Amino acid sequence: MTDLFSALGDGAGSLKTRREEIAPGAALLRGQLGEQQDAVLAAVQAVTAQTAFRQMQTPGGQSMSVATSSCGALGWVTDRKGYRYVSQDPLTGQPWPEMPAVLHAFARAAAAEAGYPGFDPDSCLINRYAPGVKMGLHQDRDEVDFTQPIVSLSLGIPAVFLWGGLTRTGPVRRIALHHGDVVVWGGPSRLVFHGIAPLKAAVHPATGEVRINLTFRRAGG
Ligand code: MD3
Ligand code: FE
Repeated sequence: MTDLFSALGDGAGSLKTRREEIAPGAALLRGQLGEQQDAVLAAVQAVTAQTAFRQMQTPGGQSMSVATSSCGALGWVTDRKGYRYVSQDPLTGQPWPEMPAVLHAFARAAAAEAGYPGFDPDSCLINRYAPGVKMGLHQDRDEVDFTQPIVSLSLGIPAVFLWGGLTRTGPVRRIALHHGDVVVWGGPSRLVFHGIAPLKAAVHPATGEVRINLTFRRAGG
């Protein structure tokens, strides 16, 4: 196995062959779940049992088609007041669930593998996509420190990631993301415009008819 954990400490070849630099500062690590899969899925289920998926309102008053939940000290929210990170779940009035250790460790190892050692995420946004759901091109700019990378893990049915570069206009690259694929975005790629094309209907044994994406961030200072 050459998943993120069991391959650490291997000789040069094994992980390199699965690491693709898709842009300066951005690394795509394919199929990273390995034997962590069950623990990762159980952790996601434990979090979303405590803090349900919900469709938040954009500042303009539209309902997001993506359903979201969060864990960690800070959770990303949007409502009529704007986009921001908050320490309490607006649905429950309680702190967000703690980030499960297996998720924190997974993100830290992925960041290190991509050249960002010491990553200590304080936020994990959990996005759920049903068929037809998309996420328009945007930048992630609500975090305090843009020198910190972002780590994303795709679970379940595939999606087409849209990568638009550093300006809103211009060509958009399309990158298929599958179950277990990790993308680490840092350095000059940290502020690229990105999104998700409308999901095609499919079924995956791990998640059924949906895609789940975990996005790990250092949101606070
Ligand atoms: C590139 N989520 O929640 S994750 C988001 O699949 C978001 O749910 C998408 O974009 C999803 O904000 C994409 C990959 C990702 C996340 C953050 C990035 C790519 C990024 C930040 C900068 C550049
Ligand atoms: Fe984003």
